[in-house]
Amino acid sequence: MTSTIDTKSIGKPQRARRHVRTLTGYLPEVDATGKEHWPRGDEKVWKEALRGVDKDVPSVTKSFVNHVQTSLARQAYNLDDLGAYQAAALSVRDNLIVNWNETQLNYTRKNPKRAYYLSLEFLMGRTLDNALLNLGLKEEYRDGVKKLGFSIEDILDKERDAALGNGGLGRLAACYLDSGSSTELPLWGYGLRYKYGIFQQLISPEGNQLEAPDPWLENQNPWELPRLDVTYEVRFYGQSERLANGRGIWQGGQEVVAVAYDVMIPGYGTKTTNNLRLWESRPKRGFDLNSFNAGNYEGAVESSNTADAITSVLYPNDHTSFGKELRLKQQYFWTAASLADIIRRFKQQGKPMNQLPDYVAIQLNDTHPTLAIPELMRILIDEEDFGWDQAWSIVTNVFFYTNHTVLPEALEKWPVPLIEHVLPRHLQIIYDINLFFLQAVERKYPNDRERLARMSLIEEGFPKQVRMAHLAAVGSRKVNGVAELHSDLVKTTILKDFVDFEGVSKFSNVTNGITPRRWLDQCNPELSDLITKTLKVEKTVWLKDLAKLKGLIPFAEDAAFRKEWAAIKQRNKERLAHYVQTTLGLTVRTDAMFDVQIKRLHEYKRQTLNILGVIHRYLTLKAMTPEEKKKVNPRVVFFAGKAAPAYYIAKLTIRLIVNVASKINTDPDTKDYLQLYFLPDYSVSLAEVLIPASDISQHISTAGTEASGTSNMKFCLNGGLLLGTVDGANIEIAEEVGESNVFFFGHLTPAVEDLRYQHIYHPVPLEEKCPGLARVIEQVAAGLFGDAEIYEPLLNTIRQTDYYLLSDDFDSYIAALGMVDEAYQDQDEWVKKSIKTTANMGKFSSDRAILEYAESFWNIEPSPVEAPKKAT
Ligand code: 26W
Repeated sequence: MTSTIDTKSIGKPQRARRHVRTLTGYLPEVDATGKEHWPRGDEKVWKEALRGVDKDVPSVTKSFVNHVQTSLARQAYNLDDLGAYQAAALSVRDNLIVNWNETQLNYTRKNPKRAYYLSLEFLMGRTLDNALLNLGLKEEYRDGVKKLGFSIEDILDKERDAALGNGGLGRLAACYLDSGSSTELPLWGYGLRYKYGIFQQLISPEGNQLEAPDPWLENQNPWELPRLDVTYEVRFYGQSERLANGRGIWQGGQEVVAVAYDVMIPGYGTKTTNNLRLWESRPKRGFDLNSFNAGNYEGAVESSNTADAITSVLYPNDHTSFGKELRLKQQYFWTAASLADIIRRFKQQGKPMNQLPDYVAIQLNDTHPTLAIPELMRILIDEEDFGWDQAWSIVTNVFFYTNHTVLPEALEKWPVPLIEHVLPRHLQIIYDINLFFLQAVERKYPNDRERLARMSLIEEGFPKQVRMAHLAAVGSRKVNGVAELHSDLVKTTILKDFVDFEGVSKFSNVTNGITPRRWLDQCNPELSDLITKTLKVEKTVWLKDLAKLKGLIPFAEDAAFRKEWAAIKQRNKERLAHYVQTTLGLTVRTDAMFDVQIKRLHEYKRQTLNILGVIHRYLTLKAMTPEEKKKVNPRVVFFAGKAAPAYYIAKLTIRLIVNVASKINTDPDTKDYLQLYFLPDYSVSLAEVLIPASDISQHISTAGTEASGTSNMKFCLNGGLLLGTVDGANIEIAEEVGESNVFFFGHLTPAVEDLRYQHIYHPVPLEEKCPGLARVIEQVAAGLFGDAEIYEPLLNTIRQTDYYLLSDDFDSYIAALGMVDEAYQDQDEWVKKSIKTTANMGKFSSDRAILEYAESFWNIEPSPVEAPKKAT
């Protein structure tokens, strides 16, 4: 390894510096008459050659074969499906690159205000099918590859998911990017290019979750463009000195380099192809100079490993706050590189920095990027010579903060000593923000010390901690939750004092949405075709104006239409059964009701309630006479989802599900009426198979705990009915589709606190309070599903404090399951409900959500890409 020792930089104040100047984004020169000058060579020759990529079938096959020959260095006789996928991807990518370039040039020319979505997670799933749909090239590629001896479905199936996210928050970011491009908004994403995405989940024969790495980049990733010329240096550790004028000098420590990788985000039926910029960390020099100078050779070499480590792995945590130095470094590395890049782009326009809020809006996806607030303060004060007040006014007009959870254990807090060690200058700035903020609070509420302690950005304790949600709220122009109920809870619980202090107008709601392109057209093509045929409008129209689905309502009364609708659901069930057969070797009956719960494993989501309900059903079936059983409609229950690797109780729930499944699926008394499957390694692609096959899906969180949920929207859009609690977006879904089409149960949010109080101060024995549940728990504890003692800690969560209120909701849950059974008996009525549900889901398009952000927060407008000018 070689290294150049740059003695000049030692001891100098440092900033996130650009490594190499980029050439992207420059505009043509314009002379006095307004004529643009072509930068080099013969303009006509250039423009003729630049006309884009042809889209007819012969051109598609030509481009595909060209890539086989020249990019992959293969030929017809050694091309397998994976190679064919790569050739198809490269060929489709050519189209994306042309559009991407035109989009960026369009923005550079028009210079609109832009929005940036900072998210530590982007759960993109597969890209090829989506790119084909958005480009309108699906049929051309289907025909083209067929002529070359391949099936498009087999090719699409070769793609690995890009799984750079844990769950809902990451998938939401992906849906928003799709909608941003589809509505032609100047919206970029910024994230990290993890070498390993969310772990691969394996299930051992005993039912234990095992984690394996997800080396998703192994076969190279055709969807990213390395931008080796777009790099920034990011500093960690070192010392920060305060100068008398309030400025600081941060120097020493370790520097790493952020390298950009660009992922093209095509819009549906638009030319707009926005950018998702993901950062990779690299060591600045082969080794760390400071350690080397201090005589620590091993340390010097190790630092090259630590630089790489920053973007090596996505933290597989969800809803658990934890302190880890590497995670903090990820957050700073990403926000510092993103801000440096945003500011560099802004400065290219030659505008003064105080105009930043007129051209830039930055959305913080949860608190993970909150360090961007002190980082922008640092840049403005230490590097741009702004005074505090002016800097703060710029900062608080640039940022917007979305909260995604009110669960206390998921609210990020960072130990003060850790921040002081890793980011000494930022800690000073955070303390200054806190000081000025608390002084203002003190002026409004003199002598209210408790209030000051509650609102402080710093939580007292050993150690002191920085409350990131407070910092995000104080430093942002707007704060929003992700569904009506959740936004109300944000305002009345975790940020109540801030609402009192700053006024309610800063706090609002944007209910989440999902992209109907992936979550209806791609995952359920037959249903999409039926809708197009029935509405008699092009799918390009209704997929962009989802309210048009209302046109399906009258068809609920049309028997022939219902028959087609039901037949599609049936074929989707068969597709799922085929998947289970080929991946797990298990035979699923398809003449049953399909009941699905798929999401991260968490106590608040109450998969445990579901599995205990399944056991209850099993015990009930066991007690029935053959005559009684004849009346029972068979049910197949599916679970899928990952548990955080260290979340013991969630892993025990998986184990219980797997062991209940092996018992009941082989019990001759019940197997014709009840089947149960835990499908391993839940992913976006698996969701795309499960969701269209579902009759009923479960969204059964304790009231007030699920901020929104987004899979509930996906199921309903595909004509699956919803069994749920009065929580998150379930409430708004019921408002849209009608409460008679939703199966609600359980206590409401205002009751929750009081019930928890009762559990602690007036406990009632479970046998008395909820005999049905007590009986089920007894059977588990007695070893009916093996491993009696193993489940004790899980059962104890219910027997003891029962924080998530299973014992309070169990009876109404079982009653609701009974109502589902009853409703399903009348297939005609059921299909009517299914049709009306889909028809009324228009509100939940992510196009609506992203336009709400654009209009009421960011103040940005669509900036359509115009056709390139002809050579003159
Ligand atoms: C620090 C660990 C950590 C990581 C991620 C804590 C919390 C998170 C996220 C905020 C968890 C998350 O994904 N929240 C989900 O966000 C979705 C999109 O808004 C909502 O639909 C879900 O209800 C919410 O749980």
